[in-house]
Amino acid sequence: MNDRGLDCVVVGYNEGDFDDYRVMCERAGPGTPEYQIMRSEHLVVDGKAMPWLDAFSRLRNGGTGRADRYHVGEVFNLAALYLTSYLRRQGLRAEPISLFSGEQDRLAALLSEQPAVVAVTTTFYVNILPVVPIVEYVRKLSPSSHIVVGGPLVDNLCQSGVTSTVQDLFYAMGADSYIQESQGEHSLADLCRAVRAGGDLSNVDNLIHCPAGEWVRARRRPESNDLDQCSIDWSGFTPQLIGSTAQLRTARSCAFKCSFCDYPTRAGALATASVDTVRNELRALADLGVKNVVFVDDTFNVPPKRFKQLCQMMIEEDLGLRWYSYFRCSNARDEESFDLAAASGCAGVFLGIESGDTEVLANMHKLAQDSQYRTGIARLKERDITTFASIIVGFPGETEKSVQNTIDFLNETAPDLWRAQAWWANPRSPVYQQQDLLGIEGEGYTWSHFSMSSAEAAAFTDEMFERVTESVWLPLYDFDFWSLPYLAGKGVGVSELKSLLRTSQELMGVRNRGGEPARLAALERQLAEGVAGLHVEPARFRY
Ligand code: B12
Ligand code: SF4
Repeated sequence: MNDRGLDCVVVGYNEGDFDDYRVMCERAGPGTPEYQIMRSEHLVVDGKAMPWLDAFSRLRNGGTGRADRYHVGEVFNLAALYLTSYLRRQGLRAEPISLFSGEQDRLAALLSEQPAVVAVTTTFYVNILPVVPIVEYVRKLSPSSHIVVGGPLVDNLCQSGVTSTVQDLFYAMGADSYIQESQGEHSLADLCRAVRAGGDLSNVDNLIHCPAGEWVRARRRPESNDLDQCSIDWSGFTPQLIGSTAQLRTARSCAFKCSFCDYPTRAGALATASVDTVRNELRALADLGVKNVVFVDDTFNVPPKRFKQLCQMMIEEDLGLRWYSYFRCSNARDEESFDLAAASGCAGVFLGIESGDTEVLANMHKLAQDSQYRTGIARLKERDITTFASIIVGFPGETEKSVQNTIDFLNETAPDLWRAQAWWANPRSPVYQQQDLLGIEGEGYTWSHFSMSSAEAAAFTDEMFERVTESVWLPLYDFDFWSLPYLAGKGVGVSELKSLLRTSQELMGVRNRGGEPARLAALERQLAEGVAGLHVEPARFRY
């Protein structure tokens, strides 16, 4: 099959246009969660609103005269790498693209080979907008390629079947077919082979295609791909492509059932890779020159026994890697877990704390108590592991008192970084089964229930932004906790980053209150000087 050219190009992330997003949030109106979130995640440079890392890049380029574009998408998109590696193992020729906007020249070169299939991943998309420009670009440069879209967006859209709304959305995205499957790698390989053979697409499981004016779904056959057999073959990628920070997945799905989250229902039972598979992948990453590893598993330290084995393996291997992951404090019950984490190179953890209020935690079915969180955060801090606490505001049961409890919790435990966001009411999440009991009306960022409304949650989040003083606010848009390992790979340490974030938090606060221009100007100067004073490796992407 190889002599027939490229079988598939897999396209990673398209971050979309920040201005479009800003306008959408502004249209939602002051007082809405959308507006509140947007205000606390951007900076303004030379009169233009932009995400945090764009501001960082612009301020830095002002001093260096370079055109570096620092972007978290420089850490190679994991779904694109994974699918590429899977297809190659099947004997197909495949190439990955990480960031659509950053790699258009490379994408154009790949498209000049007229690949049989172009696969569009949708890991981060909550609507169809980022897909459209990719499809248009591919159509223009490689009209003969079969474009397929798959991943979480398609899976989410089709939860109630291929309804008439879904039909319209499929036409609007403009692809040739869609794969509805929470995994999908097997279906993608079959599709590549079918397209190559010029054959009948209706035999490709999980495919939705449009043979006669209507989107029809082929046979549904859930995939259960073995994480050991399908682990990424990193030897197929170059050090230039991967860089110094890489992501790794060692498990699929999650064993918990938090009532605000539908992920376990979509992803099926928890599946894990063996310790030896992870060992081999880490060795390969170290060989490529990787220094920072991000485990994207939803609950990396669960099951606890496996977590300890993984840490022990990393200690044995001593590959000089620093790692980052999600971490459930409530499941790390002994000192040994924390000792092993630290000794194996744990540099930072994402803590899904969600709330500092016992009753709200119980409503969320978090199976966690605030005392466990307190002990956990203290133990992590003692070992110099950076802690980031993520908070949800306005879950059913939330009141002014519970918000106060969360503020107290954050000020008392003082995680290094934190962020709060209004509850995103997901109708497919378990809490909706109690919709009537809890008086939940609406969905997304427009809702009310027996104890709060979305507008109140947005206002409380603003209040928390002002009143949490012992932890530093971490912006979300194209930034988030996952930027820590990226920036560490560029030479920016967490204490330097925290100092910049402290200034940016104050800046956003003064700006959002419509505050004093002189204070604003002083803070802007302070931020620019802080950025200019850093030693930062050049970015892979350019403006
Ligand atoms: C790292 C990360 C980020 C980083 C990414 C950095 C980088 N360099 O890649 C950044 C900071 C950019 C980020 C941002 C966002 N993220 Co994020 N992020 C993640 C995280 C931790 C890992 C994603 C990942 O790589 N997964 C592993 C890959 C391999 O899995 P996968 O994409 O599902 O792919 C599999 C299948 O779905 C399939 N597949 C995928 N695409 C396709 C396409 C085809 C054709 C086929 C056949 C198959 C297929 O193949 C894979 C193998 O089976 C996840 C949580 C998690 N643990 O997954 C959240 C997550 C993906 N993020 C999420 C969200 C909501 C966002 C944001 C919108 C905002 C937010 N609330 O965080 C933003 C989006 C952009 C923005 N404007 O900021 C949600 C997605 C929800 C959804 N899509 O339904 C997740 C699941 C977290 C959560 N539970 O809320 N994120
Ligand atoms: S929020 Fe995290 S721990 Fe809870 S069910 Fe979802 S993925 Fe699992």
